[in-house]
Amino acid sequence: MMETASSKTVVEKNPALQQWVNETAQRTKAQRIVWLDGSDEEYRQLIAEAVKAGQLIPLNPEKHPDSYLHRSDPNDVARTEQNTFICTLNKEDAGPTNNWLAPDEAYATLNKLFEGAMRGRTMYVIPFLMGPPGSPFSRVGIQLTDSIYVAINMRIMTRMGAAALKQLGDSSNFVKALHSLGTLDPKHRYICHFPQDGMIISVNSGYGGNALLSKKCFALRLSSWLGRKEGWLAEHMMIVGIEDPKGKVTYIAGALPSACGKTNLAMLQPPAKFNGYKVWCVGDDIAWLRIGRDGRLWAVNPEAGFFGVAPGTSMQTNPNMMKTITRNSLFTNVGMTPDKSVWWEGLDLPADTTGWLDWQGRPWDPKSGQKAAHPNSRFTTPIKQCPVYSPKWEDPEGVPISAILFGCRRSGLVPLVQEAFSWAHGVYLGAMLESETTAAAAGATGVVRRDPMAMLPFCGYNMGDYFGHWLKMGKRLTYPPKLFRVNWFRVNSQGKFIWPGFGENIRVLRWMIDRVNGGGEAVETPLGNIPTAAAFGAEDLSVSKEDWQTLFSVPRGEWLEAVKEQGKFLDQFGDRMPAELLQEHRAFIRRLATE
Ligand code: GTP
Ligand code: SPV
Ligand code: MN
Repeated sequence: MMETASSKTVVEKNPALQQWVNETAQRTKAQRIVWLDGSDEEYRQLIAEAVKAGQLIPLNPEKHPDSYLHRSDPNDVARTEQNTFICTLNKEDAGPTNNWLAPDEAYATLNKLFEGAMRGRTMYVIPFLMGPPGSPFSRVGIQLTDSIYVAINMRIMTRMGAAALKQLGDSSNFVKALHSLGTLDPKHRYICHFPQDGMIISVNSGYGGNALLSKKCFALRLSSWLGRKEGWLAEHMMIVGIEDPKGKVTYIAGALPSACGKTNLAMLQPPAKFNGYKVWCVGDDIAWLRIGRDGRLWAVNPEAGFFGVAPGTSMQTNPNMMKTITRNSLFTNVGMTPDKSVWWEGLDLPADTTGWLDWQGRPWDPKSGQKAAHPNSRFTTPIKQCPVYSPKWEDPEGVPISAILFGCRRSGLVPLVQEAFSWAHGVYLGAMLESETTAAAAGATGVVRRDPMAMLPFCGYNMGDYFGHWLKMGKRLTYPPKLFRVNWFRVNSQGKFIWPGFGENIRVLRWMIDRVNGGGEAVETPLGNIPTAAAFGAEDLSVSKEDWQTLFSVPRGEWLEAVKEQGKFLDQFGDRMPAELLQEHRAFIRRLATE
């Protein structure tokens, strides 16, 4: 490993990197240090080792070439927000929505946990690049980990190895991301962020968002903090290009809370009626957004793979993802059939399930009422395998964003789509996002909670300051994107989703694009501009008249109740809350009361 001559030279010439690696190896008593260079040969070796160690189970080579199943510890299957800390010097800088630990206290606790933590284990040194090589957006991180599963995932999820070292050169400007599986003890699990030190330390979890430190820890929590300092945004957003029949591509970014539809939206397959439309997937989870010299907002996806939700993914809902995961993919906590194929809820279920195993490797009987796959089971797969992969993913400048949507999962209250009256109003719509919790985080699911801009678990600083930063960004943009709020999940009186969603979401995106271009039929409501059913040309959808009404209704009484809670939420930020957002709040109440 680390065979490329240029990588070796970089390491030799980078004392900051060498020192940190050596210090950590000594402290953790790692038995062996392995520097990863990201080559194919090295990847094959890692896989072989992981298979030997029982970390990966090879899948059927005909049905799933070069693909593997991983079963995690049953106590370690989702992000654990209660163990996630922002360790700023002042508590107020982390804000009321984050868990905070004083840096000294956090370092002291972590140092103890890391003392000898890698005894008898290999420590992998994983240089990774977030963003296209040579891009002004891009940043380098180095993850040290004793998990081979994490190392293999990082190879798919990031530009790992030589490309990162090349970008780094002899600079000491890299994010230090230290991870150990420790004992996987949930009582001593910590995912700590030290924005002022460019440092992340995670211990006692091997789960995705807790352990692949490039993702939520670096690309969102540390980067959002840095973005505020430097004047850009790091957001929990997918990025998609919609090409119309004339060949014009419009890029849309969209924030939806975890397991609420970003991945699906980023590669949707338009229905037959939309022949002539093409969808280009730039990213499914994270967007870094900067103001270009042209006064527009430009976005890159800093990642190189998808770490996507398995349940619900099928040829009916997301054919492009089904084609993406046909090879070179890892599956975590899904069910397995006797011929070593994978299965999860949402896929067709044959009559005979003899010999099937659930996500924990136990015999599975569909009649038991237990799920075969964990609700937060996931696949890890390279973005380049996506049939609608956008070559713009590699563009160092990124793509220009014309519209941004904030989406939520609400069975009631929030209409299918609303267009904000202005940037500030859109920031308010995003800030007031509430969504039902999902299996992506440990804890109860289906509970409505506030998730401003889908960033509640990922904003690395005080959210009052964050709203202020969003407002400032809008003022600096000559051509700000139009802002929208969406909700695919409203249900009817029978408790069924009204909106067909998935590929049909193209109808909503098309209306947004029409609005961007000065068209699209809309009516004004206190919440914002709402499309008419006619604007969707929706006669061919089997949605009843009554359901249409529900989908677009603005129940005034319920909203008047909701704004009281919103007011309390805004109040907790004290003087960190920008006055402009409070004005939006008051204006909304006035519209509700007078219209
Ligand atoms: P994270 O990776 O956790 O950030 O999630 P995500 O926002 O990328 O969510 P994803 O697209 O993976 O969707 C999560 C779940 O919602 C899956 O089970 C999907 O099948 C389901 N889903 C996605 N889009 C829609 C939609 O338009 N309608 C309905 N009803 N369900 C959807
Ligand atoms: C999410 O929970 O929003 C994810 C998965 O995208 S994780 O990487 O675990 O954060
Ligand atoms: Mn996510």
